[in-house]
Amino acid sequence: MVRFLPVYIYHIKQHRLDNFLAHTAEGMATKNAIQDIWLALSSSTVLQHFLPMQISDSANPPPSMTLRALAISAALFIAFVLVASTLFLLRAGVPSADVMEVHNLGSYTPILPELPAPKTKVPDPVAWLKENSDNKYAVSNGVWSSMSLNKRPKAALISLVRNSELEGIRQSMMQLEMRWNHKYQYPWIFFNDEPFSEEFKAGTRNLTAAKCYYEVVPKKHWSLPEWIDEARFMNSLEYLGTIGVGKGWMVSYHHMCRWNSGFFYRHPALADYEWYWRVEPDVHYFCDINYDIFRFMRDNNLKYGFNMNILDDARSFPSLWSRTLSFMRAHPQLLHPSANLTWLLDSETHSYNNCQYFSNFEIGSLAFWRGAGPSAYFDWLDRAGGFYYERFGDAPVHTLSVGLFAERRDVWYFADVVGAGGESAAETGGYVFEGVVRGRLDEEEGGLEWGGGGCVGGRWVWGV
Ligand SMILES: Nc1nc2c(ncn2[C@@H]2O[C@H](COP(=O)(O)OP(=O)(O)OP(=O)(O)O)[C@@H](O)[C@H]2O)c(=O)[nH]1
Ligand SMILES: [Mg+2]
Repeated sequence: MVRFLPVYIYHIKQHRLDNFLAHTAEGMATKNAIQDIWLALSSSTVLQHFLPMQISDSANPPPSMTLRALAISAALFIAFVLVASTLFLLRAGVPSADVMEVHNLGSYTPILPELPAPKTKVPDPVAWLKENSDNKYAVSNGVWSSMSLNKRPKAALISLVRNSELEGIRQSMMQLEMRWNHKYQYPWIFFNDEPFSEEFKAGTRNLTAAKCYYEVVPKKHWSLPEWIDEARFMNSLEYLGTIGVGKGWMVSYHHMCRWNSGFFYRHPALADYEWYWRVEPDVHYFCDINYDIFRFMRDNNLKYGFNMNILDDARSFPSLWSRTLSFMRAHPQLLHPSANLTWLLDSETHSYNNCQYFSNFEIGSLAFWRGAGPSAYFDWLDRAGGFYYERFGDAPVHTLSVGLFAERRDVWYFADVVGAGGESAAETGGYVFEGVVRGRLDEEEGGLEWGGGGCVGGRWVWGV
């Protein structure tokens, strides 16, 4: 009997008890065993035999008390298990009418495993925006709002800027504070290749209720690395100036592109941060932004956000694509398995089409940049001297990095965060994206031509 116990319980579970008991060998044996126990327990001889107060005859002396107790306990235990499991399982199961009807002899239904639901939620940025575009989590909504259990991302507004650009950065700050950051109060971190003046600090600090930090870029991140031939660099400055590659003749511009390409995320001041929003002087923000952008990035597993694409001057990086190809061949394991460079490749030549995310504005994950792929790619380009012998810009380097080490659904088009640098700001005056039609760049919205040469060949639709 005991050896049939698991089989018995299994069949109760499957609601096939009748079937099992009536039509299978084990079932018959189990049934007989149950009946035997019942008979044994109910027969007066046996009861007399085991009851402690019985009067025994001398020919058949009673078993010892321990043996009796054990036998009674075992019988009661088995009976209890059978009754309790039957009651419990039948109570939780389907109505018995169904059991009778469905479980006919021969209609064996295999047990299907039930897979657990996926643990990670699939992001839905548009749904997120609908739920959270009421300034949810804004610090300025009061203490309770900022004390949410839902932790605030470690994020900062960062700006590489010169002392001489104080007015320009004040302009950007005032607008961004007015449109967004007075509500969320993320800190500002300013970087400079020399110490910030007191005037700069005072002139920026008084524009925000958030904390401001002033950092100097380490010398070794803002000087010629030892493997660069200085004479060759000087020649290239002259050459780039002669052919008119924008700012290509300025030594500082080369350092700036290199720092923004691969060093900003390694700066110790950002070590405790996970997200950044890059702000430049003289950028205009035309729309109020009513949600926490950093939470949006984090909650939707996004790695990079842009608001504009332009074609760069290909003469500034003649060897960039061939060096990118050699990197891909040397480190295929670092590439994102779903990397899709299609929109960055010329349909005829299949080489880089010079399209780039305009990096005057970018919002990103520092963890992404610190990852093995982007760092190794930057080091590869840096070793080849492209930031000095040519004028590799941080925008194409970031664009190709995102293409190589992220997938399309990691990238968000911030159509609602309209900003532009310098003259292009005027072109965008009055141009406002409305509603929650975000994450798309298409002709109706004007994105393709905006800023003098948007270069997404078609619509930018999130995740496609
Ligand atoms: N501290 C410091 N900041 C710099 C230097 N050169 C550029 N920057 C900053 O680096 C960022 C990019 O420089 P830009 O001159 O705007 O270069 P760009 O973005 O390629 O050019 P635009 O298309 O005109 O915006 C800006 O925030 C500048 O303030 C420099 O020598 N020192
Ligand atoms: Mg700029």
